[in-house]
Amino acid sequence: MFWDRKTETLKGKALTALQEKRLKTTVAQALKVPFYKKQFAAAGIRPSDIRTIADIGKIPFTKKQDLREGYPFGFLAVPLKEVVRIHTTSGTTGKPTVVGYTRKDLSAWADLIARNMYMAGVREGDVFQNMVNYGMFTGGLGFHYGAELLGVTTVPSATGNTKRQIDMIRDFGVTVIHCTPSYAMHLSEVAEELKLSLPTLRIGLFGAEPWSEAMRKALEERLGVTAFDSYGMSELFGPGVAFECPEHDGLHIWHDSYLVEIIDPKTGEQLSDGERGEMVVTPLVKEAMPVLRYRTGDVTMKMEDGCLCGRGQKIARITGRSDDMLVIRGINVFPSQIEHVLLNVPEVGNQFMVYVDRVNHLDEMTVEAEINRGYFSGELSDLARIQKKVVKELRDALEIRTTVKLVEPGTLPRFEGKAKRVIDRRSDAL
Ligand code: DLL
Repeated sequence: MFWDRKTETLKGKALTALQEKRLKTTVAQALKVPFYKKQFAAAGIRPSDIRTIADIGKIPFTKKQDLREGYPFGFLAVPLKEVVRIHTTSGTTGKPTVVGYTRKDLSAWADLIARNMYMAGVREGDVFQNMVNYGMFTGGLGFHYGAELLGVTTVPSATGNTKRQIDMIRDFGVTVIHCTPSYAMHLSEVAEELKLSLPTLRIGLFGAEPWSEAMRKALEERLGVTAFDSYGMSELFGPGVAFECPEHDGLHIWHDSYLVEIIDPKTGEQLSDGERGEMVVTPLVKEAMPVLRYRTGDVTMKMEDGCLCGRGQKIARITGRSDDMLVIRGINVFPSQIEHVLLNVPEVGNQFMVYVDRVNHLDEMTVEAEINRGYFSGELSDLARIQKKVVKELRDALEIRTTVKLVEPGTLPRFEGKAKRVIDRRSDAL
């Protein structure tokens, strides 16, 4: 039974007591790592200074760069022989971050995934196809063991060969899929092209990258699923950190396993509920690689308690990363906002790319979008009309002027894993 009602609906003093107990254990575990020993000494704090949740503010932040500098095993709090698996983060530059797991970690992680899937309505009897990378990326094995623990029939299809993925969904009667939202869109396009329906699907678990409400609507319509947002990051186990419940109004971040703070990324000051900022997380149940006050770089806010499902702490859908947020002529733009606008213009398809350049010291943003043949007459004048429309919609929503280039359907890159839709070329121009 993976509706852990008691833990998931814990409130008030009982919840604080559990969190404080686990925080103390986590701090003690972290202090086995030389980095944290030094960090505590430099800040003049002792483990006994961390008694309440509020005391967490005394601990300095841990940054991605700190973990990178510990490559490969500098952040392990247990001997390597107790580590039964490692994953690495999908860093884009330099060395990745290595994440280690003990047996206990793997069991706690699988349990969280099973709870997420159960919350989304997945049950024994479902057939689950896991269409993400099964290698160093945490999405594959992470979901795999959670699904098996829950007791669903698991299809470890991994990524690639979309036609084969579609065949498996149809042949095995798959009811639940997991992949990135961008791959789900690609899958629906290929199914449509091949005129193959997917009538058995009912639930889509989508995550690992930011996506919008418009994308949810499009995926639900095209795939015939109810879509759930799934958030996680390797440094915090992987997927399974926060997940939507059937209310689809924010993601429950498991309050028994993660402490959440929202800070102003510039000053490091804690923000109040309802204020958007960078999420800082302290996992409470990690053994091999505990991290304290980890700066996720992800932008969200804490939501008010009181979800209709009865579960606790929620965060809003992640709008992007504080460090991939684009600043175009002083205006902050998240790629997910661009996606939202484009998905509401029927004349363009679901695929796009964004290029940012500096021309004569000014930022210029170019959006390439695929034309949707169904809404295009083929006339040059119609092309100009659509282009003008997209420029206007983007200007209205983002308050910036963009250049829009319309391209033939099927010509922009498709992504099996996380989409890389933004290419910022400004640093080349400095
Ligand atoms: O992406 C873990 C994962 C796998 C999550 C499968 C969900 C499903 P990393 O590769 O370490 O881990 O990347 C973590 O991806 O800091 C966010 O910036 C982004 N991200 C993950 N989920 C979401 C989401 C996995 N639902 C980084 N919405 C995070 C927005 C997300 N961004």
